[in-house]
Amino acid sequence: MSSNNNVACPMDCYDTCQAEYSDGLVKGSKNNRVTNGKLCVNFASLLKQEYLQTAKYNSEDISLEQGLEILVDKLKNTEASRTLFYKGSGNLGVMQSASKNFFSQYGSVLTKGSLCDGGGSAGIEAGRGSVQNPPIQDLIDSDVIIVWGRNFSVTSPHIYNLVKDKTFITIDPIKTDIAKKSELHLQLNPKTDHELALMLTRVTYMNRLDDEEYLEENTEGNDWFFDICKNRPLVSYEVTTGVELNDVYKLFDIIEDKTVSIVLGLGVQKYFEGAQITRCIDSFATFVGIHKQDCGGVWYLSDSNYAYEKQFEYKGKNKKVAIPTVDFSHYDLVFIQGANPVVSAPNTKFVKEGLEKTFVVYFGTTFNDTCEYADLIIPSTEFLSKDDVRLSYGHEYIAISNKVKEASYNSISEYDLANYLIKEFNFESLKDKDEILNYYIENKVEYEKFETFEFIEDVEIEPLYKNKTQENFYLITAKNKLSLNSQFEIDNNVYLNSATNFKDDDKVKISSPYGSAIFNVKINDDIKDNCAFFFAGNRFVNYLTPNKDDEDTFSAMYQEVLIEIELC
Ligand SMILES: Nc1nc2c(c(=O)[nH]1)N[C@H]1C(S)=C(S)[C@@H](COP(=O)(O)OP(=O)(O)OC[C@H]3O[C@@H](n4cnc5c(=O)[nH]c(N)nc54)[C@H](O)[C@@H]3O)O[C@H]1N2
Ligand SMILES: Nc1nc2c(c(=O)[nH]1)N[C@H]1C(S)=C(S)[C@@H](COP(=O)(O)OP(=O)(O)OC[C@H]3O[C@@H](n4cnc5c(=O)[nH]c(N)nc54)[C@H](O)[C@@H]3O)O[C@H]1N2
Ligand code: SF4
Ligand SMILES: [Mo]
Repeated sequence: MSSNNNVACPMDCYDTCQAEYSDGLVKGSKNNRVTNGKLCVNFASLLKQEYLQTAKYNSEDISLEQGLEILVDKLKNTEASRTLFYKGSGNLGVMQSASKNFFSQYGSVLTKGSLCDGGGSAGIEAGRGSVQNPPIQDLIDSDVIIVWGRNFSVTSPHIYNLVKDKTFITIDPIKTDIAKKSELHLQLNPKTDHELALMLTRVTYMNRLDDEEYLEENTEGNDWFFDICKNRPLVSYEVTTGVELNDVYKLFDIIEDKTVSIVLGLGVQKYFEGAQITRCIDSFATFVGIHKQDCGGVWYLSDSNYAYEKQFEYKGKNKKVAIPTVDFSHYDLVFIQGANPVVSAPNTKFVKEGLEKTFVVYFGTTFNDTCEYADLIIPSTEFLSKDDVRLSYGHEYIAISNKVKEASYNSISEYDLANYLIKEFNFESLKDKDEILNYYIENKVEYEKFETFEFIEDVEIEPLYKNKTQENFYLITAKNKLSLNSQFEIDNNVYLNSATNFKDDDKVKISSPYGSAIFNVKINDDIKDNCAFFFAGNRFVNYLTPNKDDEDTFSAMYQEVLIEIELC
């Protein structure tokens, strides 16, 4: 066990907090700039949660050794190409990928794409060549922060804390906590962000805020992009986006002569053309000169592995399936690690039906909704009892996690499970654990600003408003302060504006082409009147969402749907 008491928050969150363990207590590290001595309410819930105490087979308690023997036996008697390895983001430590190495060598089908940030990442990469965030100091040094489709103060509370005294502008269909703290809130219609970006670019040009020389020297395709912006009369954007020109002028009054940052979130890209939408926003940012400033810039969910060599890579010829479209019933064995697809994956009915028809192995820390469908459950060791390193998608600091206590129950870490299986199958061994951890600790990745920005030159996006009527609603989800995706305190309500004429505690049936479910109504005028809002982790919302992948990246598009609501 390590004498060093550093532990990292393992959860999927921009902040990647560093903590310290002492005498059974965990405290936020004061030496970590972002953590700054504090942890959040979800971390407190993590420490209080009930861990799986034992392995289970057909719902009966068994020993860990028996569980591992059953797993090996099953794998030896199943054709590898009829097995699926499915990993979620319950723990974002680098050691989580050890098991993928085994399943790659074994020959399992793997997943591709993402349930999270895939579309947006492709959009950023297409413009700049990589998805790397500027250093956090550049955010701190800027004057104005535009929060675009991101629930900033809730989903990255520590980063917000570093900049909370800035001037904010929020672009979001919901009056979020950060929208309430903003000088200006553009409450646009969902899936119209690309149109707003084109509208803003047009006004940038009218106000002569673009720098022709900079664009000429550092970018490609700006004239094409500007041509697209000119295609439509300015006022026509008001109708479709729901944003008044007056408010657009206010935005320019606020940012004029100021250094500006955009913190861009998941909200803009939960659609079929999520990559194009994101690229339009980054193109506007370039046009108005945000990338040319000494500070400021555009922050998205950074590729935290950028420039690191993959430590567990095995170059096999494994087949890969798009993660939002996975049909579990196609496989004889499904190995699920650190995920809760029964709640978090799209099209819940399809997911459940698929899981019922296959042998499910669940490898995780807690008994979640997916465990109800598991034939074999193997407990994974809690974060305080395994060594790891966490890279961040929100800022440039890594967090180190040492094993600070012995596991109090029968469990196995991802690295040890992979090693065990590799030995049983006589496969190629993994690198030594310390060598892997030291690699990350010793190699700091520096930010490299792109050399040439490539504007989007062709925008082909099918708007959702085309099929919007008085009767249907846009579906919106955002993260909850009290939960981390499907973990901890779950809220199963639907939130609607009072103009919808529904009332508090009405029971409603909500339907989409993918399924339906019953919800309890909460009236809240922070929600735009054409939207139905649900917190991520809601056990029923994904009955309504499409199990289809987006245009470019095999990733989910939870909001590419219109829904109907009727009283029960
Ligand atoms: N407390 C807490 N923190 C978390 C998480 C959690 O579950 N709880 N989850 C973590 C994870 S996995 C991730 S990926 C990050 C994500 O963090 P965020 O990027 O903040 O993502 P969301 O919470 O989904 O919020 C997206 C925002 O976009 C808005 N939105 C929805 N549709 C549109 C649209 O069409 N246009 C615009 N402009 N806005 C739209 C929503 O109203 C919402 O405010 O947060 C991480 N942090
Ligand atoms: N409608 C809708 N659906 C969404 C979203 C949305 O905004 N709207 N958000 C999407 C996003 S951004 C994401 S990232 C996904 C998240 O979806 P998932 O990756 O499925 O995450 P969770 O549902 O939180 O489930 C994580 C599980 O990991 C387990 N776990 C925790 N720590 C460990 C560990 O150390 N080892 C192992 N083996 N297991 C562990 C926990 O028991 C927990 O149940 O959901 C997506 N689903
Ligand atoms: S803010 Fe995020 S990284 Fe920090 S303790 Fe909370 S969940 Fe963990
Ligand atoms: Mo995510």
